[in-house]
Amino acid sequence: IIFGTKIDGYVIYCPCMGRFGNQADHFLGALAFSKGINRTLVLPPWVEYRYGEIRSIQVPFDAYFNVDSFKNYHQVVTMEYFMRNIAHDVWPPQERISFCYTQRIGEIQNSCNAKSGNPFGPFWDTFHIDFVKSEFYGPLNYDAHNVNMMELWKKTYPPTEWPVLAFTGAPASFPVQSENVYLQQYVTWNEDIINKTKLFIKNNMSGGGFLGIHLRNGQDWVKACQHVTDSPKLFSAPQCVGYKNERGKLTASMCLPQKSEIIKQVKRALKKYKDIKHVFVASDSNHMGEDFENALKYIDVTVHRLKPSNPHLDLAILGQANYFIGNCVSSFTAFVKRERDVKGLPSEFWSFPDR
Ligand code: GFB
Repeated sequence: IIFGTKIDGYVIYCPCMGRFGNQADHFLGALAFSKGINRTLVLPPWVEYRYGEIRSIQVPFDAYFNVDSFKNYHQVVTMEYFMRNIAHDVWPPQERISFCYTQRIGEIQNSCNAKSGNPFGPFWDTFHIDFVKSEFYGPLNYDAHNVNMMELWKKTYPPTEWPVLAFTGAPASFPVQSENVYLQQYVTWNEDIINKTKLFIKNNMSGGGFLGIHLRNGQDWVKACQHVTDSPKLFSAPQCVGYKNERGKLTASMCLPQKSEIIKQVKRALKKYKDIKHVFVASDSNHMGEDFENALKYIDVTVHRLKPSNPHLDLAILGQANYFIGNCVSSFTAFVKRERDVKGLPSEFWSFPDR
């Protein structure tokens, strides 16, 4: 019981779209939704893809984040705990019904086909979950800030009859609804990540502050950025241009800045923040090691990156930087930006506002 309200029933879902940044955006929406309909949120594992492996793997939520932090907002439980200790009472195998807006194409007609394809199948298989039936919840939606809608959910699916609402995909929108951005404050790194972050900073970047930069430049991104002209709100672009493009136009260089622009912007930041003595580069592909070595030769800074690559540690380190430059369109950047906003740390984006 929190805030004197009895919480009834559970929300469980597969973060079946995109990689970490997309899943994190969805998570904030799912958190708001489960609070909106007054149900405990089952914290899903993160769905990850390992090179060379066909099936997704599921990494427990608390492998990266602190579960206790949610206490001040809403009741949550990890999926591992839920399946081990709660499911046998509230969600016996013969009562496992999957929820989707409308039927999904798959092996079975008129079904959510909740386990068709990757990561759908592997996700539920990790917990030996099969579904006996589907429930199409359309036209209901998960806008937690629409009070009438939340009441409708409660009325249509009372917890006495429907103790567990199991969603085929996240009950949330992408990118994160602007009203839910503030929920980032409850997402805090666990001890292990915090310690590794501190250690890396202490060992490599002590004596002066550091500038953190995110370079999203792999082949998938190059391809995605080709859609900038026909998708003015591509992926996480609303974090820069606004949800209605009210803060400007999305440009190609906001999505994929040229090396020369990146260097110019880094130099400008270093000039502005004189206490910065290090640059930390996070990237999915090209860290521009040589480019920075050459460009920053005459500036008193050292350049660093993680080896081997570690996305979550990259995120946590970027969250600590004295200054940050990220990519408007990337939800990986968006996670960092939100975390930094919570802490009141300054950030900017590549080529935005268009200079
Ligand atoms: O996080 P994410 O949803 O962000 O997916 P975007 C990008 C993934 O690429 C991350 C890796 O989860 C990481 O695994 N990655 C990106 C990085 N930047 C870094 C980095 O700085 N360091 C490390 N170590 N890894 C979208 C996808 O990516 O890209 C969409 O989520 C779609 O589904 C689109 O595929 C093309 O929003 O940047």
